[in-house]
Amino acid sequence: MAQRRFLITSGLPYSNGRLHVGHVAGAYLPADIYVRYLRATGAEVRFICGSDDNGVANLMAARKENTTPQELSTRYHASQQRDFAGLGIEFDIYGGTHQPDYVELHNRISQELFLSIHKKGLFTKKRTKQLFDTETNMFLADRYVKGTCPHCKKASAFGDQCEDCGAQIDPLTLIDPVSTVTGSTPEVRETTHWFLRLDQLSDRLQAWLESKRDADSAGATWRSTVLNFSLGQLASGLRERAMTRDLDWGVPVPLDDPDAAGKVLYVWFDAPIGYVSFTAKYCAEHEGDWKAYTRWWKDPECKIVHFIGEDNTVFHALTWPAMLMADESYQLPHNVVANSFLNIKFPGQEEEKISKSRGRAIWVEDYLGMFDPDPLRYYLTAIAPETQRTAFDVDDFLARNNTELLAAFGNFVNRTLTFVHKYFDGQVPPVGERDDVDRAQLAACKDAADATAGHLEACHFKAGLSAVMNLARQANGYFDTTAPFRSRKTDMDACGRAVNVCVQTVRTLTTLMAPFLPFSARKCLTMLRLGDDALAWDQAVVELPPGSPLAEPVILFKKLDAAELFEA
Ligand code: B3M
Ligand code: ZN
Repeated sequence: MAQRRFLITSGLPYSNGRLHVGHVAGAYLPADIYVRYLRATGAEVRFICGSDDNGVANLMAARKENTTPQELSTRYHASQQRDFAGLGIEFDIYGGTHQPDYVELHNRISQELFLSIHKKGLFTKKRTKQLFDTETNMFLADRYVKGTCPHCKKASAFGDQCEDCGAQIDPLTLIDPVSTVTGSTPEVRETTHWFLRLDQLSDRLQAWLESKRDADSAGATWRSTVLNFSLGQLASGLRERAMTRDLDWGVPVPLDDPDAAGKVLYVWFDAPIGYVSFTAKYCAEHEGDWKAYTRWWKDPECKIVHFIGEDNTVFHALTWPAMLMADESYQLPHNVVANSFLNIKFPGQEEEKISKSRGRAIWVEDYLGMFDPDPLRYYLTAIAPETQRTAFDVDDFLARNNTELLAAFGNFVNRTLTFVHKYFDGQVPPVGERDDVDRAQLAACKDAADATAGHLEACHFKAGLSAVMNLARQANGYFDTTAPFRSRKTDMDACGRAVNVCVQTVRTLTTLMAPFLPFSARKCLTMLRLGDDALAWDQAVVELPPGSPLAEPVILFKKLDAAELFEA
């Protein structure tokens, strides 16, 4: 079978704040698990991410921190890199749309795509009225106007999208608009922008999205949450959307037109192009030719999969594909995998939304200062908001670490390796005469490898982890049933036979657990004296021969009861 090729992206975090567990659960951890799994199946994968530095969000954050947008975005870019690395979320490149090493190539590719669409006549230049904040002397971007939604009449609408009914909104239709920057009532002023003719691309978007109802060759379908929301937006009619802004922080609009002076591309126009420009930068650094990005972005043999938080669905399942359709030289995303949001529940308190501004979050940096990464990777996958909101419940996190990770997986590995060293000179015991119970246990390893692969091919990460943990729990049952702690006193052959099967099970668990818990898998590889090639999925049930020397057991997981980190 030809080697599969994938380009995997995670939504570019705005570089205006620290990362919290909600970010990780949304677009980053699932993508990392998927990349690690795909590589274990022999696929050629590039994992692309970076900071989203342009746009008003960073301008406003810089204003609030009394610094420049460049200093702010570079500082949080570095903070994000540290946090992702600490969690083992290993991108091939972590770029930045306005970072010094990336900005030139990013602007060039963004401007080329804008001009390509412009040449196709799919922008309309229009003089429009827009809300203007006279105190900051700036036009107000969508997110900086709040008011009552004209559709559902709830006072929870921003200038672009209603937080309640999700509808796309024209800021001028907001009822009682208020600038969120200064609190003042905005004026309506005229300006010129270039509007992407999403209305002219709707039919093609509709046909493309409809085609995503069917599963692909790996059995992966688009999540119904993504597909239904996107088709729903189409059904209510996509309006043309301004893709330029009156700002001086961003990608300059590449037109000689005097009306374009002092204007930049809308951040949501250039941000997804960051996926492309960072790929180009990666190719420049690793292949000496930035233009080699086309092997990933303009070759249908390469499957592009975007991992996002669900609030980014409009821009990944509609606007971005529309841009690519207008340009006609890129292939379209193969899948857009969107997680819902994570709430949080501190000990003794009610469940609530994670809030950066109110400091109601668990920051990755703080977590890593106290705990190992794998327990967090485990918990965020076990409770992943794959199709609906879920909550990071601190008490539950501590309990499940202790009763699942430590008691099932950690305990099984430890007692198996301890037996090998205590009673078999640190070597894999002889196979002996296996019986039906032994064969059933080895069959369970094969079944778990197949089941986990099926779930991960379909981007069902929670189900994949559950299949692996079921094998760990089942293996503990095998250990208790065959009772090597008894047979060692009476029948060393039976004891060795059971311990041999347990070693093979540890071996399988190591490969299956690796995409989810890479740090623990690494420790198991060391104990089994195996190399990275043992992480290949098709090696998961290849047995360790009798007599193979094993390293001393190390503790994989600590009992966690230090809730002080999370006491809000
Ligand atoms: N920065 C939105 C966000 O962080 C935006 C994602 C861009 S992905 C191209 O939620
Ligand atoms: Zn609404």
